[in-house]
Amino acid sequence: MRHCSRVSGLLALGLASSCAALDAFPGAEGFGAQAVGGRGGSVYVVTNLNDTGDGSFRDAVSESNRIVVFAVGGVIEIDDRIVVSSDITIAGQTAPGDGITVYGNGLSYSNADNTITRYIRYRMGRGGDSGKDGITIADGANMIFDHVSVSWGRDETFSINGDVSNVTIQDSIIAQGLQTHSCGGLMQTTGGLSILRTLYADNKTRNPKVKGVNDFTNNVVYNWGGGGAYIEGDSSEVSEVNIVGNAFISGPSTTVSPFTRGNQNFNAYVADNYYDPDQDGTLNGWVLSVDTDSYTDIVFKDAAFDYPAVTTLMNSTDALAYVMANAGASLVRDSVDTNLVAEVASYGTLGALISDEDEVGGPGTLAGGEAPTDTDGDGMPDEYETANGLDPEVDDAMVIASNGYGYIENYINSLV
Ligand SMILES: *[C@@H]1O[C@H](CO)[C@@H](O)[C@H](O)[C@H]1NC(C)=O
Ligand SMILES: *[C@@H]1O[C@H](CO)[C@@H](O)[C@H](O)[C@H]1NC(C)=O
Ligand SMILES: *[C@@H]1O[C@H](CO)[C@@H](O)[C@H](O)[C@H]1NC(C)=O
Ligand SMILES: CC(=O)N[C@H]1CO[C@H](CO)[C@@H](O)[C@@H]1O
Repeated sequence: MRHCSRVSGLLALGLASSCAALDAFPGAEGFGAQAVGGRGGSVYVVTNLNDTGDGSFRDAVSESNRIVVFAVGGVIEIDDRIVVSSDITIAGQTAPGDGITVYGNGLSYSNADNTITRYIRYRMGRGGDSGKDGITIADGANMIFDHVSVSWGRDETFSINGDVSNVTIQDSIIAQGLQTHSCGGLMQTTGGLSILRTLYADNKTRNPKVKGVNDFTNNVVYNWGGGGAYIEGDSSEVSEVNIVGNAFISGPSTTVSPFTRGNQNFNAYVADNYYDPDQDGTLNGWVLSVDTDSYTDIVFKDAAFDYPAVTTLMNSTDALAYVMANAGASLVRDSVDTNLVAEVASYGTLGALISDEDEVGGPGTLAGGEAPTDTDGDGMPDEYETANGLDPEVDDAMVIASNGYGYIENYINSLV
């Protein structure tokens, strides 16, 4: 798989065929941009909000090579953790009404190679397994999370560890890790991880804690607690990271500066990071100077590491506004994300670290909506098929269109 943007100079020389990899979807960026998901497999339509059984989300992701779409919207309450298989596309944006929240326990994406997850909320909660994360990845490659809202992890909220490579988390929200651990998450991998335009909020610590190969660009970290915001993994392994165009805004729980720890194995290119520490309700911070003389905990690099670049690099304050408007499962923001973004918009006066999701009203309610008619059951509504010259009475979801995506992918990509 290649990062085509990096060989654009060669394209002009007629080497286009060397750049065959297709992005997971238009707008996919970073190390995980070329995840294939369930392309070429079959469509699974989630038809109920049940924890288990035919038509459930758990059943949908239990086998590989599927593109998962939703004919229902609402809260899916789960008891046991859900294990996501490899080669899966989860298209939360297809759900009618207010979309989908999976609530009650967390999900494992360990070895869920080649997965695409979009526009869905994973809210673990006090009832989830003790010592487990909202989302865990231990080993695996080629995954992209886009507009995903994750909260209420009992251990970490979103944690990556082990032999993991080529992962992107973009336009997402990682928030409210439950006390007493109250963690955003470890992001520890040597194989490449991009965290882009994502909001970390209301975690005491590890927002995130980073080790290895990491690109941290255009994110917002709000109301971290006494453990710190961006923590430089203090390990014996070499870390090489870019930290560019992020905004760090203190909230009521914040007592320490945004960057902590590190050692001489931690190599960072650091530029344009905004910091507003005074919790006074107005955005009146400044761009941190890169003070290589007084901050000697890490090794500052003069140039960015050559990682897959974002299409549009924003400056830190533009990134703040963008993340507030777009991050998370934002087709419809639920009460949780709405409150989180309102906290950020308070610029320091609202926000808390929580021990139980009941303190913030739980997952709330979601309108179920009504799925459009899909006569052939191929995941594409009749109306869409007719409007796009497809046959609403033939299952043609996985036929590959001239742009390289399956018909069903062109449908799900058209929704956002
Ligand atoms: C990760 O992506 C790079 C660049 O596209 C590729 O060379 C490498 O094989 C990928 N790693 C895995 C484990 O898929
Ligand atoms: C979903 O759960 C409901 C209520 O428990 C049950 O009546 C229904 O049979 C379940 N559906 C399937 C497909 O198992
Ligand atoms: C970012 O750019 C905007 C204009 O697009 C400007 O108003 C703002 O001051 C810039 N912020 C920083 C931190 O440079
Ligand atoms: C372990 C720890 O430091 N927890 C603290 C996190 O912050 C909240 C207040 O926001 C404290 O109550 C916890 O003691």
